Amino acid sequence: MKLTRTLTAALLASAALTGAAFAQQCETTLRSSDTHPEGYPTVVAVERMGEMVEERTDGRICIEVFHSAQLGEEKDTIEQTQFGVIDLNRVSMGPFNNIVEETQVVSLPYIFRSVEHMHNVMDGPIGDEILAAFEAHDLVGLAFYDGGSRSFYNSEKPIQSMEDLQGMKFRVMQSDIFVDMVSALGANATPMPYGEVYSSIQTGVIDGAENNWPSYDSSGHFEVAQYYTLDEHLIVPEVLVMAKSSWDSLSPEDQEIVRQAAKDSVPVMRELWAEREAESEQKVRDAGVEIIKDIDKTPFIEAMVPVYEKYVTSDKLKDLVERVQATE
Ligand code: GTR
Repeated sequence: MKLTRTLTAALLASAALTGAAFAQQCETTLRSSDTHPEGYPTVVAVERMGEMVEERTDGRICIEVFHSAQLGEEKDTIEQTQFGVIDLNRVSMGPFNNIVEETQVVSLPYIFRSVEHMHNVMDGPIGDEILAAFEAHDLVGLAFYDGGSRSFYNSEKPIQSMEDLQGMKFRVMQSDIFVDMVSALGANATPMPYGEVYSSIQTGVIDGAENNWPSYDSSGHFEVAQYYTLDEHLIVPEVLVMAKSSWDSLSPEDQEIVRQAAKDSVPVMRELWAEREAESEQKVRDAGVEIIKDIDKTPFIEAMVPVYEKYVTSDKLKDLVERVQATE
């Protein structure tokens, strides 16, 4: 942990030097982390947000996006954002589950009936409550992005039903909910950083993983796991957070500009996401991936009862789940 922090600080320092031209007229440069490569919708959305912030502060505040996990894997970058070593971070809600309890609700399998349902929840008072919950953990929640729906892919066989999943090994994001979700389906889960998945499938350490179309494509996982079963077990929103210490160093006016620019980047992101989903689907289809769709999701949904029983125990989470389910 200490070593990773030192390394990140060194990386940031050298990047700040080489990026001197970029930072020239900026009094403050906020460094933002993302696991995805250049051109990915989340990366572009934060870059657009940066342009808005720069314009609205007359160039005083800039944002520099470090894509492709240059600052580390999600779980580590979250800790570093809590410490204020990284200013901004765009991550899935999954790796937050063990830190911010409220994020568990929107990470429950099949909690959202559709992407539209997810938008209605996250754009409303429940979304605001979840954003506010980050404050108690040295973070400021700024906005939610889309993460599509996640489905299983593997290198072994076309999975048509829950029976086909029995005993298989899947990588999941580093969150206990996902480990229990996979176990409840009769398979084995290995939580591991995103960057290790490709080689782990290739060398047979795991049979596959689960993700959305753009990540399945951009990570190259489709090259080593050519069976993709659209069971759509998760619709996990993504989140943009800021280090509380970086936030506190801004004036209230600048805080408002940053918050508003983050919100204004959401429609940009949604448009880019919709385009990218279609492009990625086409790309992996062209590459010869076998897509298994129209599967019966009912047994998958029913198998999740113990997962809900295990995680939705406090009154706070019960109430949140009920309100999510009651949202149109
Ligand atoms: C992607 C998500 C990333 C990361 C990754 C993963 O869909 O955008 O933030 O969480 O999945 O599986 O680790």
